Amino acid sequence: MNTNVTQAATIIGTYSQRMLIEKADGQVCFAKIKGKKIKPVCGDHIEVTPIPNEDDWLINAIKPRKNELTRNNNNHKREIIAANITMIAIVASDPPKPDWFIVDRYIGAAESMGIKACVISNKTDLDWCHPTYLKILKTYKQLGYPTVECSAKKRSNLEAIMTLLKNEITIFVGQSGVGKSSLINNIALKSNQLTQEISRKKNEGRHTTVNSSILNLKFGGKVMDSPGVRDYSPIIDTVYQVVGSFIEIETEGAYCKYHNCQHIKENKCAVKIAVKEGRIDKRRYDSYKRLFNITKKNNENIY
Ligand SMILES: Nc1nc2c(ncn2[C@@H]2O[C@H](COP(=O)(O)OP(=O)(O)OP(=O)(O)O)[C@@H](O)[C@H]2O)c(=O)[nH]1
Ligand SMILES: [Mg+2]
Ligand SMILES: [Zn+2]
Repeated sequence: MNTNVTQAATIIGTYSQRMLIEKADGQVCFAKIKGKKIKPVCGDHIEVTPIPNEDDWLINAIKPRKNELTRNNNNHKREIIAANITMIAIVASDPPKPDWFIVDRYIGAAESMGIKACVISNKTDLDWCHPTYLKILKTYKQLGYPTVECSAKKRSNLEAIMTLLKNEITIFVGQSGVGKSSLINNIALKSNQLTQEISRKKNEGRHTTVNSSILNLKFGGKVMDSPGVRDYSPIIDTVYQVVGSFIEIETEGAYCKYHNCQHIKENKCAVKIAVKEGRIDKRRYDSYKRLFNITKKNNENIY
């Protein structure tokens, strides 16, 4: 083997010290990072070179990202959790008590990244099919976001998820305990041996997902798990981005009297009229106002 060759690879797992990579030739192996400036995340396309006399490869560079999913970590610092994804699958269930504001925020993140979003409703085996829950799911469907009702436990309707995710690079997000990892276990091919070894060594008895990794789906496509953080919030920088996060509000906003209408206090606001007339869902509008106020407050704190 020529040890000077640079190869293309993708980050498929991140651990504290090393990265798990899949090289263009299909080989899965570990890699180290060259220097401290390079901070690869799952989904990154990278360039690697072999390290003489070592099994690990060396990550020399990250190729430009098509997109990034970001959030504020526990220290309120911006953290990139994945790159180059094509779909966000938001998992909801009851229990835990659904927080639809989180679903709205993730959908907003997908809209601002210009990628697809879908809502996966898990645990149909439990008696969650109460009218409010189903009504809310329907609002997402009517907006054009595909929804799937399924049960990881009973393995029901999992084909529908696989059809939806076929050939996409999807990240599963949602509250802790909704069943993201359980669903992934059922639809993805078993993680490769290297990943299993690490999990065994760390002896993580806990079920909660800690590290992120990308797995191949049984019918094509890739899926990435993510830890469900209670306070997870994708980053939204400006109030204009908030408008773009709610497609129905953005569309209706074209008819407001003022072109820069923020749909909060203004007169002759088409959005507020549409809410009154029931053409825009009141709950979604309330989410919009909540996110608008949070974003505005964050900006005031910055400047
Ligand atoms: N009844 C029922 N329980 C489920 C189903 N799917 C998952 N669970 C249970 O829900 C709990 C949480 O499942 P996980 O898959 O760990 O949830 P998660 O979303 O990955 O949670 P985090 O990693 O903490 O974000 C576990 O006890 C699962 O057994 C389902 O379809 N029906
Ligand atoms: Mg999990
Ligand atoms: Zn308006």
